[in-house]
Amino acid sequence: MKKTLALLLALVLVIGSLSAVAFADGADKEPYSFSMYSNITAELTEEDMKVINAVAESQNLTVDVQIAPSSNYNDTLQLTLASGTYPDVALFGSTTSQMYVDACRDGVLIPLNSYLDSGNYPNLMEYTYPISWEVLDVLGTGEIFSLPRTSIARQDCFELRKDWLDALGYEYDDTKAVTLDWVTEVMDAFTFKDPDGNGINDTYGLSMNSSDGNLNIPGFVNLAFQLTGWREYDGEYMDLHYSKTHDNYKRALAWTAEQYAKGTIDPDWATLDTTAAADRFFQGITGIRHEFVGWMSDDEVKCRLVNENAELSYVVFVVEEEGQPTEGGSFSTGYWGAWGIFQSAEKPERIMDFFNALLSDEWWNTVKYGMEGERWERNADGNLVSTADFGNISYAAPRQILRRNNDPGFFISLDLDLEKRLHVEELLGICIEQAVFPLDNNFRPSVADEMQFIDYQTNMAVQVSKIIIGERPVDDWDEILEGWYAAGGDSYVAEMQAYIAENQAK
Ligand SMILES: [Ca+2]
Repeated sequence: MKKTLALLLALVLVIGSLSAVAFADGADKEPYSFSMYSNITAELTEEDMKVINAVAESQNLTVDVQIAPSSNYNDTLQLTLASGTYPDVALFGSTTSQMYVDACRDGVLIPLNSYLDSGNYPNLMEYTYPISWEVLDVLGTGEIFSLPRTSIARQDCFELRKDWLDALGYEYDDTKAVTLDWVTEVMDAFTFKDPDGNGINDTYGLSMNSSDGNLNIPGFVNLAFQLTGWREYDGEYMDLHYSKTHDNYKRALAWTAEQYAKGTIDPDWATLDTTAAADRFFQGITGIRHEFVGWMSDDEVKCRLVNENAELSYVVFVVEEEGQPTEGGSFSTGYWGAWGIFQSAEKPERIMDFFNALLSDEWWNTVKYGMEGERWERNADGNLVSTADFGNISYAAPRQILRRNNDPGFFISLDLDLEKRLHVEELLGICIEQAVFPLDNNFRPSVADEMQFIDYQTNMAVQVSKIIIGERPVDDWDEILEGWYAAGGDSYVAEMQAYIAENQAK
C-alpha cells in the first residue's frame, strides 16, 4: 500500500478507536471566507442558510454558497473549470469522470493528504469509510484530491404486509434473518389463502418489476444464494453470477422459476416498471416488496389509502439455510460525489474546518434536522423529537453536503411516532451492520464498453426472463453463461480479477 494512503488509513483506525474526539474550537481562528459551488439543492431555504451559517460561524468562517442547477450541473462545472476562475471548493458528482481526473492531474485541485494526516479533522476521518479514501486515489499516486460525500452503506431486504401475516397466523422476529423456506411458505399463503379476507384469490406473494435485482432475480433471492458481488470464493475472486464451478445463480434461477410457475410472483412483473410494481403493492395486490426500511412508514401510509387496516413490517435478511452469514452490500465506494478544493483557495485548511464541523457531535443533529428549538427539541428522556413547526419549516440542503457513515437516524423523519422511529432505526442499524463492501471498487473492465459484450448482456437478461417464466428450462443457463464468456466475459472476469488482486496487494 502506498505510504501516504497507508498513513491516512492508519489514522482512520486510531481515530475510530478513540471514538468521540473533540474537535478544536474554531472560534479563536482568524476569519476566513470561501465560496462553495454545488447542486445540493434547487433553492436554498432560510433554514438551510441558518444552519450553514451557524456551523460556519462556529469556525469563524463565512461561506458563499453558490448553487447551480442539477439538470446540467456537469456542463456548468466544466465551463467553470475551463474559465480558469474557480470557486474555492466544488462538488464533483463523479470521481471517475474525465473532468475530475483531469482536475486532479492538472493541478486544478489540490491534494489534501497533508491536511487529512494532520489530525485536525477527526470527524472527517471517523465518519468516512476507509474504502472511500482508497477509491479516491484516482491517479494511483496515493494522493487524495477531495472529501467524499459519504453514503451510508446498507444491505436492504424487503417490506411485507403485517396485517396479512397476522390474519394467517404468521409470527417472526423482525430483527433476525428468516429462511428462504419461510419466505416461500408466506408467499404461498399470501397467494392461496386469501390474506385480505375478501373471499377471492386475488393477491400474490411477491412484487417484482422488469428491472428487478441482478439479471431479474429479486434482491432477497440474491442474498439467500449469496450472490453478493465480487468477493473471494475458494481462493478466487469471483461474482458468483458468473461462476462456472458454483451453481448458486442457477439454483436462485430455479427457485424463482418455481415460484413463478406456482403463481406466487406477480404475473405481470415483466411489463411493470418500478413505479407500477410499487403501486400494485400499495393497492394490496402483492404482499412482499424489496425496499429500504427507511421508506416503510411512508409506504404504510400509501397502503392505508387503499385499506385503512394495512400494516407493514420488515425482513432484514433471507438465508438459504439457518446459520448462513448475513452479509451483502452493493455500494462499492461508500460515497456519492466528493468535494474538491481548488488550487486558488487561499486557506484549504480553513475550508476543511467547515466540513469537519458539519460532522461534529456539536452540529450533526442540526445538520440532520435543522435548528434546535425551531424544528426539533429534546424530550424529557433525552430523545430528539420534532416540534409542531417541523413540517412547516422547509429544510434540506445541508443534509446533502456531508454525511456520517454510521447514523441510521439520518433517513428517518423526526415527526414519525417516537416508538416507531426508534424501531425503524434499530432495523436500519441492522441493515447497516450487514453491509460488506464488494471488492470491485466500481472498477469497470474495458470490455464492458464493447458492443458485442453489451448486446450479449442485454440479450442475456431477456433469456433469463424467459427461464423465469418457463419458456426456457433452467438448465439452459449453462449454455447462456458459456455464451457470455465467449462474448467477452472471459476478459471481463480476467480484468476484474487482476484489478482486485492488484488492489488487495497494495
Ligand atoms: Ca383475496
